[in-house]
Amino acid sequence: MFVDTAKIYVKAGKGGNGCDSWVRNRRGKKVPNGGLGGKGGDIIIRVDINLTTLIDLSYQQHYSAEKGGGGGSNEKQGGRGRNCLINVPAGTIIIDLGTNCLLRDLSKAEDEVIVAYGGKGGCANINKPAEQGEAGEERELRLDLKLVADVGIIGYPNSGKSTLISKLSNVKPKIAAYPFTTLKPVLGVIKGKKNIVICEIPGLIKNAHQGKGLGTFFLRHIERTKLLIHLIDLSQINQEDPLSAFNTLNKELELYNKDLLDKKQIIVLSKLDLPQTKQALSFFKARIKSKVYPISALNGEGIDELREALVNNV
Ligand SMILES: Nc1nc2c(ncn2[C@@H]2O[C@H](COP(=O)(O)OP(=O)(O)OP(=O)(O)O)[C@@H](O)[C@H]2O)c(=O)[nH]1
Ligand SMILES: [Mg+2]
Repeated sequence: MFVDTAKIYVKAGKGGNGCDSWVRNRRGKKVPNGGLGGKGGDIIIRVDINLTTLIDLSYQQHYSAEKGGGGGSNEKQGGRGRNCLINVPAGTIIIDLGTNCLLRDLSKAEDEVIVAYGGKGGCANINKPAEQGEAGEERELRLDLKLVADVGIIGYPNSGKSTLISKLSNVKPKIAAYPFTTLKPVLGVIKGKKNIVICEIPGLIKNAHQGKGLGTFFLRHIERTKLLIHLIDLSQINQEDPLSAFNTLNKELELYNKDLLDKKQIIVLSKLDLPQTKQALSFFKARIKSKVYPISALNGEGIDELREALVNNV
């Protein structure tokens, strides 16, 4: 299951208490010899590149780190509390719900951030009475995932997005002859000299920005891509207005976020093996200056050229 938002509560460890301890020295005088309390454990959120969803966090919402150990006599310092590590996929944005501020955008493989610091250990009874350890920080956080893919595939439902991603990459999503087969984003890797991460998002339709179909909710997952594949089903081309599907979808992108239109698009025309699609292709080409990539994911036509174009543009 794909989950791209989660709310969690984190509580860092309390500092250990300082020790109140006395000893008599050789002259019989009582002197303090308590030890410091240990620091409480921190809460750390870090990227695990093997994860692609926040599902684990929707099952477990409360996280706490270990408290620091208490100080001992003979100036023995308390042990540090163990940190609590929370693993998230690359592309996770952390928002502090207390202040509504962005804490961090964890977009790269090695990224990590301390979201709650453990409390300081309490002082020992040297010169003053021993102190209790400080409380650890507590926060309520919202985590939002914006996938980090190089290429995003957009297109109408049933246009062949899942079939294409399964031809280009290592993923095998469900493919079926009805719209909205794909309900959540699908991530795949195109293996090569440099690996390219590719993402299919569920199909868009006219008025998606008003919530039609599955709405534009999943568009946030292509905001970070370098390149879009705009997939159009040649068998559905309207002869009178061959660009209508293409223009409608771009309008939806614009209404969601104008910046999405600045992304480079590779226009891919699918199902070239079906009857009458060669004619539809010529209608489409006659109306547009940009280069187009006609393909058949079924018989493999055009797939190598498309793969090469992706490698050259990412
Ligand atoms: N003839 C032919 N059929 C294709 C081709 N590509 C996909 N199809 C068929 O088109 C239908 C839809 O394919 P999908 O890959 O599931 O399409 P999608 O865009 O992912 O659909 P949604 O996830 O529902 O939005 C399936 O029946 C596929 O077999 C193609 O190149 N040629
Ligand atoms: Mg699909």
